[in-house]
Amino acid sequence: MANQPIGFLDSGVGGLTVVKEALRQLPHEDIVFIGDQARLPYGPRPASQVQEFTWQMVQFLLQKDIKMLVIACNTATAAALEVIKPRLTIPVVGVILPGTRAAIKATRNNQIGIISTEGTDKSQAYVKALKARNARLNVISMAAPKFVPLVESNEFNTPLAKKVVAETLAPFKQTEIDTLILGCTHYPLLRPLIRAYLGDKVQLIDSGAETVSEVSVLLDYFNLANLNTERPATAEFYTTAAPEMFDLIGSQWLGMDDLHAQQVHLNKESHE
Ligand code: I24
Ligand code: DGL
Repeated sequence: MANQPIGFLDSGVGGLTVVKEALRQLPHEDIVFIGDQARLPYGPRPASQVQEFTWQMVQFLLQKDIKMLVIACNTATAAALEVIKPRLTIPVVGVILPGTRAAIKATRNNQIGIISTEGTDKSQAYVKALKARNARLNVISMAAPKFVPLVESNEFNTPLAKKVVAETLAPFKQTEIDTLILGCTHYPLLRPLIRAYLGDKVQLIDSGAETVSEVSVLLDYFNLANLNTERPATAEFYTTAAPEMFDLIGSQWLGMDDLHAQQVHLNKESHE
């Protein structure tokens, strides 16, 4: 059991922000990652479609004999976690609850902001999870639909990005939030600009990094951790699109010069 891989899924390559944390925090764990680059972005899609696509990736990962599933995409977690969890016998982890727990721990004044894709914002998954744990929290959720295209066009470090970040986050300046959840895989790339705009009094919560800490706890709880094995850990990558773009971004982001993703065609029949 313990030597089986952990499965990660995402709408594209953004989930590699979570994988990067996994490689750092859990270096003995084998990883299988699948990104649905052919159908990205999930953010603007209806929840029912995100559920269907996510379920197809789950079927693929189950064939890889994973011991735990990480839904490394906020939009997919918001739309599909609750329907996937009861259908599987392995532990299933999304990126939303770990982010909410970290925010509850971080806030000093109970004023928490969230930025996410349209799908995640519409689901109110973060707001509901936070309020269920503390009804006194004042929670302000906003979609930041311009942020994903900004990162994907490689402009996350430009004057345009600075302008878009300022325009998007301006409403938060009228609030008292002391904690902001980055509720989308891509947003950690904009962290320096977000921090520069909001100032260091607002703590920024990276849901992906928090998720890997929780995966570590769950591996121990379920006796599934692959502890200090002699053999080096492996990482396999799959994408639904042509792999060239994935290899380029993945190898740069993860610092792996031998990263070669394989293209997969997800079986539409496997829904149900
Ligand atoms: N970042 C992401 N996706 C991309 C990208 C990127 N291209 C440059 N960078 N492309 O996700 C996905 C394919 N796009 C093409 C345009 O149409 C839509 C689909 C975020 C990845 C986070 C790990 C910027 C970039 C990079 C290297 C590393 C990190 C990074 F080039 F953000
Ligand atoms: N991975 C998605 C998320 O975290 C962002 C990209 C998309 O919209 O597909 O919500």
